[in-house]
Amino acid sequence: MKLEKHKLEKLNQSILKEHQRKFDFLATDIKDVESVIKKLIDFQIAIPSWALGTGGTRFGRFAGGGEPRSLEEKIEDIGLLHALNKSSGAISLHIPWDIPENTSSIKTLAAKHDLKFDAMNSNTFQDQPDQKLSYKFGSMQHVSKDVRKQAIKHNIEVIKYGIELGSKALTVWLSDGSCFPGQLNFRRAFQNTLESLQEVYAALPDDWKMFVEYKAYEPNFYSTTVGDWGQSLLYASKLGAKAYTLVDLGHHLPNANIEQIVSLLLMEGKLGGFHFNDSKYGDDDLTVGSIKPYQLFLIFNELIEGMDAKGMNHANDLAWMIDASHNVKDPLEDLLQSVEAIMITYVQALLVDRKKLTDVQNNNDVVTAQEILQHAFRTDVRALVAESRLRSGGALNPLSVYRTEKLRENLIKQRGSKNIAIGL
Ligand code: LRH
Ligand code: MN
Repeated sequence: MKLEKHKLEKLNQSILKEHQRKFDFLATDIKDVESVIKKLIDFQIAIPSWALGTGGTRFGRFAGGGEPRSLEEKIEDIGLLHALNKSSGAISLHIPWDIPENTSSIKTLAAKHDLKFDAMNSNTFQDQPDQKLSYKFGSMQHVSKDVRKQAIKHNIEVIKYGIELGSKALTVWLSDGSCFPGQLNFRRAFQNTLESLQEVYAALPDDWKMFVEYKAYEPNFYSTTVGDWGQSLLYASKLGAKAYTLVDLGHHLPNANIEQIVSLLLMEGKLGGFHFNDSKYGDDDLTVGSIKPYQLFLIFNELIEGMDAKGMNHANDLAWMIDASHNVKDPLEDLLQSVEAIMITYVQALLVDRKKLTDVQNNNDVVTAQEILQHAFRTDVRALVAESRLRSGGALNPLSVYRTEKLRENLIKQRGSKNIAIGL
């Protein structure tokens, strides 16, 4: 399904005057607004290939229709998102859910939609139909060397697919852990996992990164072998310079101070990237910024502070990825909202007066410090994000174009209403 350019331009034209008024008003107060817009245009977020269908829970899944039936259709859906917001220029694949049967045609199709391949994701948290040994009691931590070897072999295969597609990173999320006290020897589980990761690390091309994703619990409910940022940092430090931690916002225990974790991982040069989503309780995988928008702002505030302190390039030096699941929303509308929330929050964090903040921090002027942060957070920057889309050939209002052009209805006509996309 291709979005016709003239239709998008006509819809932009219909709200251009209103947009111009809002943008002009906002831009007067923003120092060097052109460099802010440039940063926005360069900032691309990877869309997970496993989140283009309706998600569900063990209690049920209510498919919404028009879901992608193949990797090709998943790439087309992300192409649609990118045509609308010009900020979704990459896809993150999950293997074996998205094995590229014909790598060169997949590369050509992605290039046609101006999409790059971000981190590849391995999967040793499910048993595949043709799999010899089960991961019921873990994969890289497993007491059986053969099960560990099977998991290592799978991760090396995932790297091979990634090399063919032009990806430059492997994300390893291990569901490994235990459900009851006494079930697992934590030290041996750590050692087995480290040795297994070291074999995968040894197979990484020189210009690749490995992201070690941590998670507090689920599917194991007593211990998780890569359970928090400290454990992930331990693995990444012992593995080597190409290994980093990956922060999935939903993988923390309640009330964790994620912005402080991000600040320290960045300081250590061991922050690899993010899986953005939002949550109220557990790993709810909800729309980014839908539950705790101020926390997301505080995280981006630490990211800008830490990345600028290291002279890092905002767009390229960290992996920006979404990891969400859509139980009640149209997957593409949900992803449009998530990308919008990330872009808005990134700009607000760019607007923080860092010199003034440092001065008041040095004077322990706590009240003014909060005023400086909340002034940026309370600035409505939507016209700035819209302007960056307009200049990149995107939609001023992607969600309204998606609905006005009846894109979901057209997808249902094309693909049917019953099919369920492979993924979570
Ligand atoms: C685990 C996780 C991981 C993915 C999976 C789809 O909860 O966040 O990043 O492999 O979701
Ligand atoms: Mn994740």
